[in-house]
Amino acid sequence: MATGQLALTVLMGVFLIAVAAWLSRVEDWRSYAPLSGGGGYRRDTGTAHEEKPAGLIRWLTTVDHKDIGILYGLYGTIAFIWGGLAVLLMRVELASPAQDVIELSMYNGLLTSHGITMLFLFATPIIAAFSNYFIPLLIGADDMAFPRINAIAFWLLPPAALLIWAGFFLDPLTGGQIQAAQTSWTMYTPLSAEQANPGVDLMLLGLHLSGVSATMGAINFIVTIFTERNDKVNWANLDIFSWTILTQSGLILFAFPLLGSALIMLLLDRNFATTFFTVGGGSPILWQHLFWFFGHPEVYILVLPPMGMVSYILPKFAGRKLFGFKFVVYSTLAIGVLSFGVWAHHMFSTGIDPRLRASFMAVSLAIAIPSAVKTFNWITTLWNGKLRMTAPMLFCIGFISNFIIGGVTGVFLAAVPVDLVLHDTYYVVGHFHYIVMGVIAFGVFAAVYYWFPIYTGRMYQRTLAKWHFWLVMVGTNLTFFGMLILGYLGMPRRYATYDFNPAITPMQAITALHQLATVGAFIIAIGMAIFVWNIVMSWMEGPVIEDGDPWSLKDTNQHGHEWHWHENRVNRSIVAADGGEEEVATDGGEVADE
Ligand code: HEM
Ligand SMILES: [Cu+2]
Repeated sequence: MATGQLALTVLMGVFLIAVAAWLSRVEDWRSYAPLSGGGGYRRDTGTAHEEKPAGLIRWLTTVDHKDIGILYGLYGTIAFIWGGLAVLLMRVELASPAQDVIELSMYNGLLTSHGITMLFLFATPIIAAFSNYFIPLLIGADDMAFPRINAIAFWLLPPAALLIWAGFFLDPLTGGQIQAAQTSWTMYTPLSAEQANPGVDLMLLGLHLSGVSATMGAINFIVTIFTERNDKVNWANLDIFSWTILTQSGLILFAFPLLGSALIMLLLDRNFATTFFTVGGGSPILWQHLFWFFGHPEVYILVLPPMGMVSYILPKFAGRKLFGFKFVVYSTLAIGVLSFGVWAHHMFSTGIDPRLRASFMAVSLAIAIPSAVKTFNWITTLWNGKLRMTAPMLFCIGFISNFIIGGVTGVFLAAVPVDLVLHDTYYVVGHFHYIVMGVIAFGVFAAVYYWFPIYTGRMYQRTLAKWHFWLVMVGTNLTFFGMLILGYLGMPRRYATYDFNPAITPMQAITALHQLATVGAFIIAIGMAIFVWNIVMSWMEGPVIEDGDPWSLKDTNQHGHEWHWHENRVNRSIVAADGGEEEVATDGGEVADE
């Protein structure tokens, strides 16, 4: 057995060296893409206009930030569908108290996979889809600072997903020897250290890979925003979305390597008999500290960019500039710094020193202040504005209203006495889903619709987009408000079955609320099916956009850099179709009167 493993390891090593050698020999494999570095912003370099190869080869070899953005988008969508199907199965199981649809071990596997997939394989990559595509356009750069690192960061993700999901595929193939990990997304020790299932190791390795990917991306964004800005873009007029991506990248840089180290320690505990997290000798609580020192910043890594998207998009349809722009930037930075000081609010019930608990409570309550500053700025931007209820605008408003519920429930949980009652109940699940589904996903939907004309050259079907909004808005509130009440009634989280003493909590109420949540989840699923259909169909055959300003942003003087780029492209293609002047068709530079 041991020699077999050794041989396999050597074989894999040789294979990796062969791949690296091959890659280093393939000359100029990205020669069709814009030159990187150099700091210039003119697009008149010779290589920039060479044609891209066609078909699959293009997508496998591309280093163009726009292509990579689209790859991230496709990847995030696939992950969202996987995570969504997992949770629908769980919700079906929970519609009745007994275990009747899936095995309990399957439920635990789905629970783990849902959480990990949504956070690491959907939310992080889907934000990267927009930052990769739009940050260079917004700051007037040719491309990212390191286009090849950009491509590598993306291509680490498919193997990461395969490793994370591996247990599901290998279970039938190995006769149950390797199963899906059943650790929940927090991977708490000692459970995760003692679960004798190689599926856990595969998942930990996959997670590690996704962390490496995110860190590489973060470094790239920091360098890009610092060094690749167009002469006219300075810190004072840098757009709000770029600010949030810069902050997010800083958080990733400090948080993800820490997760990576903790994952390695856990792998060592599992496979090499170290005792970092063991009950005898080590400390399971150490895992919680390390995990949450990463985990709390992670929630802001996910929420800051959608906040940036909404801060960017909302003013366009309110017909006025973002109220208190500077304070939105400051509050972003403040949240970024504070987010590293609140991790132990996830550990109030672990028996840590009460004085420590009180200080973490104080910092957690303080973090609500910059969050509220943002919320008031959005509301003030809407105030007396000329609102246009387009799909992106609807999602922005839904975002704000869900954020208020998600944020206020967070403040409740940050209070130690409240948390001791509600910890590990459905109240917590309701709280963070208001944020992750009601806020993060809503911000992403707003961005998908707002920028649709740029990345597809076409327009989406507006009626379907509004159906999408109303279905997910109603579904989200049904599902997760139901969960808040379930939590008050004492329903613990992470269980596949439930049974209550009627003297304490009426079973009918619990069952009815679970059924409500299940109905809500299916309403969300219908909305999402309409969304995917709309995006795919409109991308293929939606009406072509020939207007450089499809949202009429010039009327309110809010025509940003990316729409400028879009306008140039539209004009270029019209000129080219006319057989017009060469210079205009090939110049592609910024318009002088910008
Ligand atoms: C703004 C974006 C936010 C996101 C994305 C978010 C996300 C989350 C997540 C994912 C969890 C569950 C962790 C687990 O699996 O156990 C959680 C729990 C918690 N959140 Fe938030 N949250 C946000 C805002 C807040 C705010 C503003 C506060 C406090 C002021 C807060 C306080 C808490 C507390 C105390 C818990 C722990 C509850 C418990 O397990 O007992 N959150 N949050
Ligand atoms: Cu937290």
